[in-house]
Amino acid sequence: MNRLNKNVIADLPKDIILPSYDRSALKPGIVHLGIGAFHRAHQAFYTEAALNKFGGNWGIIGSSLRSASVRDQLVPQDCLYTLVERSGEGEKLQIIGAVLDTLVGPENPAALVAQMAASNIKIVSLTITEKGYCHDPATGNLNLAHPDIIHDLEHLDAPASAIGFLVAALKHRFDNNQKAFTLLSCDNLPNNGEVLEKVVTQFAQKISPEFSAWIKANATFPCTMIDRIVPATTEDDRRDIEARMGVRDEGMVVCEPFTQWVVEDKFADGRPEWDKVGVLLVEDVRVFEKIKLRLLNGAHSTMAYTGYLSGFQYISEVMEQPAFVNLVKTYMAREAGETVVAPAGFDIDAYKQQLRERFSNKALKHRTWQIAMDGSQKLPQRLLETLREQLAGNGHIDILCLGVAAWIRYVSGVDEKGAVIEVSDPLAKELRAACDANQSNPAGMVKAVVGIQKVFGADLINETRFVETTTQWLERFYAKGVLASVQDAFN
Ligand code: CS2
Repeated sequence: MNRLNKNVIADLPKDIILPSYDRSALKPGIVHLGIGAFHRAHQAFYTEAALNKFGGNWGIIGSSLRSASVRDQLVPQDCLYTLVERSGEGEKLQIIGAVLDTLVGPENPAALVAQMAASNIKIVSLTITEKGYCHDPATGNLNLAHPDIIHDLEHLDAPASAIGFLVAALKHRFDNNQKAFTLLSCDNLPNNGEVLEKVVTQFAQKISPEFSAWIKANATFPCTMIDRIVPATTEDDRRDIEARMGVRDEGMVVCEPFTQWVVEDKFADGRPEWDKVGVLLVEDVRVFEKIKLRLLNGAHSTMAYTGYLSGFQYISEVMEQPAFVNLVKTYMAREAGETVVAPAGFDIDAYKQQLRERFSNKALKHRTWQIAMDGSQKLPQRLLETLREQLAGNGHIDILCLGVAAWIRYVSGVDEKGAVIEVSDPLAKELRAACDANQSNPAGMVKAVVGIQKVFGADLINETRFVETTTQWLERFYAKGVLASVQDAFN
């Protein structure tokens, strides 16, 4: 079977949307670090829309900082890939041409630094997941004990971390009197631009205060809110699309029709005309970010742990259960809902309703296991900040505690049938040990896990209401199972 590539796209079925600009003349203006499925369905999609309408030299050089798999998928097909929007109403296929090349950082770090340092690059964007920032989530400071940071401080000519790559490229520009670029964080972290600025300038400070000051004065770090549900692509997806298109696409991505991007309009050296293709450019992203992180991602994580433990593979299956729908509704109305304020003109009830519809999209195979990954990095901004606010006002915390208890049950590493759970989390070992040391003792497990300050700070262990309510949930989970506990409470 032929691979998708530039010579075959003209012969694809006519309902597939193709790039309308002259791709052979397109030059790169963006380097993206972390070219996973999310970037391909989100920032690259908006950049493609801007290229289709307005042209401009905003091609993307993608890069992976670990595995070569995306490069191996994309390069043999001229970096073209299909974006498949799926819902109950059907599917829409679009060939995205915005990505011009894909590099693999560890194979040739100097080549990636050189690419980022090249003067035609105006923006370096990132989707490197929460843990890629190498920061201490509780303080936001760069974690100087992180092995990649230790390495990069000594070997800036061949960095390993995204932060090292950014600093190395900026250093090149600083040394050569070039302009700085925009560093555009697109990860689900509150104040993601500020988090990035802090770790980059703290790293640069270790090189020289003058360099760090130059970055502060010349580079920009806009905050962003990104939103689109993008499950990992499966072999079934590839087979379906191959049958539909008549060519094989290893780099295809499936996503929902909904998409949103809110960006602080603060660019060092220009940007694509994203504002004219649906991106909201604003002065302050925080309010949007808080609504999205707490309502969408908070609900997602809660459903991921409770759903996985109840035996559901996909989020849409969780949403077929009336008890879970009630749980999510109550969580959105009460616990998370009470801590967010909608901007003027924003219909928050419609937003919540729409979120539940998005979660129920059966055409998306969004695995609970996928969302359950890296809970130690996600819980602080998804559940624990909300929890602190509710505790301060003596407000509702029941479902937040249920979410934390389900996470503890999950990271114990053994499911309700006694099977091993493949817990993917940088703290997996530490979490497992905390649980193992307190077997058959839910109160001890809660104390041991909540005592991990990297996740819970120093304060939450002393919040008796939180510790007791979480313990009660965990006791119930062990006594009668997660599904029955949720059904008892929410049916
Ligand atoms: C999910 C997010 O995997 C996860 O943790 O909660 O990736 C979620 O699908 C996106 O943030 C939606 O915009």
